[in-house]
Amino acid sequence: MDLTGQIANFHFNHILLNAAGVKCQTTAELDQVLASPYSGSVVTKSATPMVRPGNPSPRYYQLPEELGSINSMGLPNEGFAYYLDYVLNKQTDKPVFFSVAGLTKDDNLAMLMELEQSDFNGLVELNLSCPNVPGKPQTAYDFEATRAILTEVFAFFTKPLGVKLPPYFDMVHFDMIAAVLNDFPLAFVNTINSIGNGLAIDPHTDTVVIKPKGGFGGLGGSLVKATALANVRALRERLNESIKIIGTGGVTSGRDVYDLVLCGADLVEVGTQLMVEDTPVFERLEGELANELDKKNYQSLAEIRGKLQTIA
Ligand code: RRO
Repeated sequence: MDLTGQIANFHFNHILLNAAGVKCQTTAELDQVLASPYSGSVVTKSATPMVRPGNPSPRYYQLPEELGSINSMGLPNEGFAYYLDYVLNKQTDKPVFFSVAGLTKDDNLAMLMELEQSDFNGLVELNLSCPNVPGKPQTAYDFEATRAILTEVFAFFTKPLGVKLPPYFDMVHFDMIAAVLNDFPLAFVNTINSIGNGLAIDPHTDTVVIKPKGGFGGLGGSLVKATALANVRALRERLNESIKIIGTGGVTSGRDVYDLVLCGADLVEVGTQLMVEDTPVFERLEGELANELDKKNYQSLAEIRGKLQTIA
């Protein structure tokens, strides 16, 4: 059974990896994801130029009845140099994703310039969709700002680059973001980041469940699956074939992975459920995915990728 994936010239022996932000802030966490025999890769916590403590706690909350999660982490990370040191010195056969999320365009350009000039030979993910930094909008909801930063980036950046996108909810917005992205030599897009600025209430105390921003935070897990599928599907229908898609959002079972691949995902990331089960989740999900394929007599993911049926 072939459960491998490909982005640009990078081959992944397994299609699952962590979603940025989950299990990837410290070298110990990164090592743990990489060491899993069933992870195809690891993506580092989105970096800012300097170390950031992030928002006050509680800032992550698991919703009841396996609905998912709400977070307002606020980009806590060990700083760009920490992750660059990690990826430059880590011995691994797996291709690695380096995520950057500057709070300004100049911060992003400076980090990407350092990556360009470094010996890093993996993939870079530019996070244009963090919903949780007070006062900072999600860049990729501003189509002109997205075009402007990508124009400046591709004036010097030659390594494989992708962007992490927020979910879109309007067909016209799918058209508009795809029109921007198709003008650049992107290796991939990653969709979706959390659904920004949801709100959850604890019924016992009539109180919000996380502290930052009065309780508003990004939603992940099962409750975002339909939005993730729609975004993968809509972008696969609109993006140049050379732009691969990482599907992220709502994965708790092998069937969820299968559905994202049907919509066109080349790799699949796991966030909330990785928080719940830790790295053994990769083996469970891959086993369930293999069973789904086997039931239908498929031997490879390539046979179902993008093959979602519609009703005539
Ligand atoms: O750190 C966060 O609050 C965070 C980020 Br950078 C992101 O991209 N997505 C998210 O749900 N949380």
